[in-house]
Amino acid sequence: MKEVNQPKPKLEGKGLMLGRPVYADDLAPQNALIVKVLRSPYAFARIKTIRTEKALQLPGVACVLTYKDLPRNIITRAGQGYPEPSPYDKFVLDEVVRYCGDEVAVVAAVSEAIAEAALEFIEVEYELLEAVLDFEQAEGNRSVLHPEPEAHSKFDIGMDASRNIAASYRMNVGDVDAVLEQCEVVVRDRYYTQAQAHVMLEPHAISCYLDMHGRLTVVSSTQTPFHARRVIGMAFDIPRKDIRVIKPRVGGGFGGKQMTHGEPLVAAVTLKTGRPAKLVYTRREVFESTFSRHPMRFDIALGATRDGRIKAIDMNVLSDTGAYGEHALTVVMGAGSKPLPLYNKVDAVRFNSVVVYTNHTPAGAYRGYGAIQGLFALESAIDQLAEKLGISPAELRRQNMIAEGETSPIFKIMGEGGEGVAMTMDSCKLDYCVRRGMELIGWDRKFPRQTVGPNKVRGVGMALAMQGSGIANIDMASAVLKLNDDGFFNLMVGATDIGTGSDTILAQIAAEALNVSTDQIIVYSSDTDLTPFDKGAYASSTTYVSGNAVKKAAENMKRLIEIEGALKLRVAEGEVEFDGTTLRRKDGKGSISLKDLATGLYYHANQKQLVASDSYVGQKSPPPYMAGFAEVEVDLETGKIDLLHYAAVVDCGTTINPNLARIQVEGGLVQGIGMALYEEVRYTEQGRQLNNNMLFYNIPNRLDIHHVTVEFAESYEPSGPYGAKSVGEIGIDTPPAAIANAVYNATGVRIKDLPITPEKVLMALKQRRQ
Ligand code: SMO
Repeated sequence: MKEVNQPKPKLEGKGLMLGRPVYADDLAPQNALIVKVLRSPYAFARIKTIRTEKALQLPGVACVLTYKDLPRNIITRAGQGYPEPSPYDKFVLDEVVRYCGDEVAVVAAVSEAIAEAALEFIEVEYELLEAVLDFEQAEGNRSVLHPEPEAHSKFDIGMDASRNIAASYRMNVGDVDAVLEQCEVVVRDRYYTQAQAHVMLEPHAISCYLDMHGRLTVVSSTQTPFHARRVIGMAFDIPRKDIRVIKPRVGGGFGGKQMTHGEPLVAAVTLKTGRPAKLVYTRREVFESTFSRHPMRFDIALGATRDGRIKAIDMNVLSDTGAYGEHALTVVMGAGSKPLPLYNKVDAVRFNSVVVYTNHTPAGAYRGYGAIQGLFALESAIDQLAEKLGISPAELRRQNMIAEGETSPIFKIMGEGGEGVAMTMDSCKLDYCVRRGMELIGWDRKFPRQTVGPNKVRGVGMALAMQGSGIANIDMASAVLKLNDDGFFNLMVGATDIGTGSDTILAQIAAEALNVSTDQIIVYSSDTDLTPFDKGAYASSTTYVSGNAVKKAAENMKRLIEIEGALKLRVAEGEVEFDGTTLRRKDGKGSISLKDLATGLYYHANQKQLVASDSYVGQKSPPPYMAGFAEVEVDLETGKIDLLHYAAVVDCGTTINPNLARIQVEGGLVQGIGMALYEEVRYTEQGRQLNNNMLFYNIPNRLDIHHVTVEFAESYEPSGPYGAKSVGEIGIDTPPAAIANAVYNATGVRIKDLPITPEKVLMALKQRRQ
């Protein structure tokens, strides 16, 4: 392992530092029309009349498009690997608008000022409809967002659009009611999680132009270029062969760029005018008109024996998908259920999940995708159970949690191990993660409540998490390697680096398999014309699924090199060895450098281009694990919570690049801390976002994060490339529950709805005193 498990710098790091043009906005043609979108000021309304004549008369306006100008094709914008079962409920433009910020019309003009002015000249008369803003009142509400048959799915996903249900799902192992009945200790409670915004640094940006053949080219800050191509084709009845989607560098995605956003809008302008066009979202548009995290309500029952054996888990979930439900199916199955296998020794599990439509900004993929919400509820309830049992929360978890070599009955139902296959945990160092995390936080000294001053208390709390590495039997990735005449390799992958450094990871894997240096791998990624297919960046799939594809392609390339080397050195196949720079006859009677071999193949005898490829479909989805520990100090007078220390120990298999893995976990932790303590997308009673800007939407900053420790367990996943699993999402998952548990440990009050604000803590303290 000379190239993997090494802290190589990011391939693109230098270019980024030098500010070289690399993002979608930088790469837009100079003469691109500027696209602006007229957005709904109402949460739910029908467009009675819309007049665009005045806007069109403005000099410099190239086109104005409304729903009347576009084909009436219904689409699903989800980017995950298996989009067909998603609800289909969205027209690119529609005569009904379903949330504040929904698209009403599109303007393209020669300058931003003219495009913005033109928006003002579009005359719209709305008929207001009764908005559904409380997700607990959405099901069966007399106001219906998507009358059938417009909203539909091609599969049975438990959709009932007439009752505002986008999808629903149930699963059952054993008889939960009967097992709970027999349990000596039962905890039942209700928890809420909030809408969270992604706040990626780079807003969504798209540019489109027609190439010399008249094909539509789309440069987009997308996580899923191949799916963006599919959606654009679907929207305009264009064959996919006539569309090319290129993903340049992306400044953060977190799931928020997994769905297509303005791509069809910009494409519509270019298709209509024949001219290049670009749309860069404003920060307000990113907040209001892209996707946020599904708010959820959990009703949980946990049952255990007196000596602390967890026997039953019953989980009921209600999720708010907002105005459109592209992610309703995946969230309905994944939400909450994903972490259930953590406690695999149960006799019975019931999981019941419903996703409803409301007139909120749509909810979609967001790092941690359902698992983080479920973990807040589950890991809060585990602490409540521990207290009732009189066992330490660490001990209760260690007694019941999954271990290496074990199987979870729950995976069988979830299909995570493949269709009906109960996945066995080939790599799971959770016990090490817990023990090491306890040391890092000083658990044994600190778990008894500590008082610091007259009004200050300190506490520690913990939570476990598991995630997944791609979606088994669905996620596919592929890779092509080309040997150049100088002995360097081009690696072409569809895998989509959104700022995580995954291009570097894949280069390291290719280099390791070829036994060459990472510097010899030139990566070109994410272009639907020039790279082979990849599912895209989601579900923590890139290292595991794309990495396996790259490894296979590189192994194929190494074989080709050895065959050509044998031919050149005049021995039989298998009689040469490649040490990374030189091919040598095993009998020691001759050698040739890779560079000379490569040059020879281009210009001398046996001339040919060596190209190798392969693809990989996830056979299973081996979960990374984490134990997270928080130490907080709470001011009893103000309710202010200081996070003194967060320690996380992660089992993501063997890290391909320890630096990049650490950065993934640290970034995830900060986002998880934001969800725990600060962030919430809030709405007025009319359904308008209250805090649609960086001033009022509170993400944690450097002053909030005092001390974060990240360590990795030594772990090896046999099915992963060089033992790796994944690390994209796991980092975000533990902070909400660990911090809630720490606040409880410090204060004796438990906050069951996120975020844990000073106001809520004060209120709860006050109630307890009464
Ligand atoms: S949250 Mo993701 O794009 O699986």
